[in-house]
Amino acid sequence: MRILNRLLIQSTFRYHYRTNTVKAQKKSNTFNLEYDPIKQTIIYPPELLINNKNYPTDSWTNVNPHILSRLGQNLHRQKNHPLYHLTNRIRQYFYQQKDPRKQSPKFSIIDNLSPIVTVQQNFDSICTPNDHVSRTKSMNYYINKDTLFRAHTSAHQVDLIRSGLNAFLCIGDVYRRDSIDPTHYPIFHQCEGVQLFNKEELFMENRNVRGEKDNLQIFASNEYRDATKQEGHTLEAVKLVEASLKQTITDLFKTLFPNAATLNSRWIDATFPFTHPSWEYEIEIDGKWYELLGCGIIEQSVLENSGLGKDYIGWAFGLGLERIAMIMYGIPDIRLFWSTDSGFLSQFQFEDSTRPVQYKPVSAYPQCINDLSMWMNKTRIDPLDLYDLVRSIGGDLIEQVLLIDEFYHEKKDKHSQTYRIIYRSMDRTLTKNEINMIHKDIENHCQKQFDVEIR
Ligand code: FA5
Ligand code: MG
Repeated sequence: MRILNRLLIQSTFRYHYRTNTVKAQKKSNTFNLEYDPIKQTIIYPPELLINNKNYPTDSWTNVNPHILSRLGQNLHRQKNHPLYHLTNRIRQYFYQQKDPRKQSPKFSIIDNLSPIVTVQQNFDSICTPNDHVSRTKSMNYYINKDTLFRAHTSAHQVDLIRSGLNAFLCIGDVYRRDSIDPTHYPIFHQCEGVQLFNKEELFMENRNVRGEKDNLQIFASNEYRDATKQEGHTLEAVKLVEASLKQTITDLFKTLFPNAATLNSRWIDATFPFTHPSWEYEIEIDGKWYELLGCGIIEQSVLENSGLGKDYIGWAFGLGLERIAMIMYGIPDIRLFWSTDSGFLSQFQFEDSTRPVQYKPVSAYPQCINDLSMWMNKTRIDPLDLYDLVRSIGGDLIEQVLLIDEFYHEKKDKHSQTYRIIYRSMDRTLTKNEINMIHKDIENHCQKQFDVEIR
């Protein structure tokens, strides 16, 4: 009954919505979002009070109570949470890397920056073009046109470099409107890694046969960019930085996965506005490839924004922590990270984070599948808008949403889409009746919000 109540509140967005408070901080966020039953949209007040700060709302505001309720939980800092153990292990690995001159740890670790950032931090500072798709309202949770929940920990790169750090990790929660399936969730955690090198650090080991230092350079006056390098970089500098990056990442995974030697992994060429060249690292489990991170050689213009463009070159990566923890511990579904069920949490109650654990399912409850087919009266629905609406109403009872059919009917001059919504609770069997109520609620919201006819 309690869960049903919670769902009904979520589905109507109507009442005071209180986040789980972090007791240590003694902070709480109260959101008084009203819901317009005719337009079926959230009515935002002129200002939202989040973490004791007032933010004006505007036409960009699209945060929802499900997202706001998760703010400040900081799973990566919650003792004995699987993400806490994983970040401890990543910390240990990086702490072992010493600065050769000072014999102190090379990497600083920052894990407590607020997830509320400016558009400047999340996009402009790392050279994301103004028309880049990653900026859209459909992909992010905006508080207003200038402020959003960070979509990645890369939002802090420039500030941290500017503050004087040459090698660091930045760990935190990130927020995205994304597809819904067992490996995607609108809030997840990332660990950013950055290391910069000046000429001396990069070419330190390279001496010629007479023991003299090679006259190798990071920068050259070449103006071309190709698949292997940015304009202005020498190929030898780029290759050394690439080797350091890939070595760091593969060594990390060797320490995290004891069976790493038997796992297939691969580097895929990728594109990010803030690195070039760029890669993604994937690992194969039971015949399926899982993307664990994105990385690359930092765009020199990002370093220029940080005040270090002249002498330094560097690499950066961004790991998805849930994906790694799912593989490390055999956790089958990303929603489990938010579970407060003692059957889940008790399996991670131990001090030594290096302890190998294989998660044992508390029990597998049955799935319940309902399809949602609709004719669109106007424009085609952006699936990301639909996913957000379904997650807002169904909360964590939604396991997956798939767009299974889409076509355009010429005679009717209408688009049609069919989504398959898979419901499953992590901790109990759902009744058909309960699912039907939620499904009906989703249909009603779709009809009004997107102007569609349910088929
Ligand atoms: C980024 O976020 C880049 N900022 C990474 C980066 C950093 C590239 C520094 C270059 C330099 P991407 O969107 O691919 O990239 O996300 C990085 C990782 O986060 C993914 O590889 C994946 O492991 C994880 N991830 C992405 N979306 C989700 C999601 N919805 N749920 C869970 N994990 C996700
Ligand atoms: Mg990616």
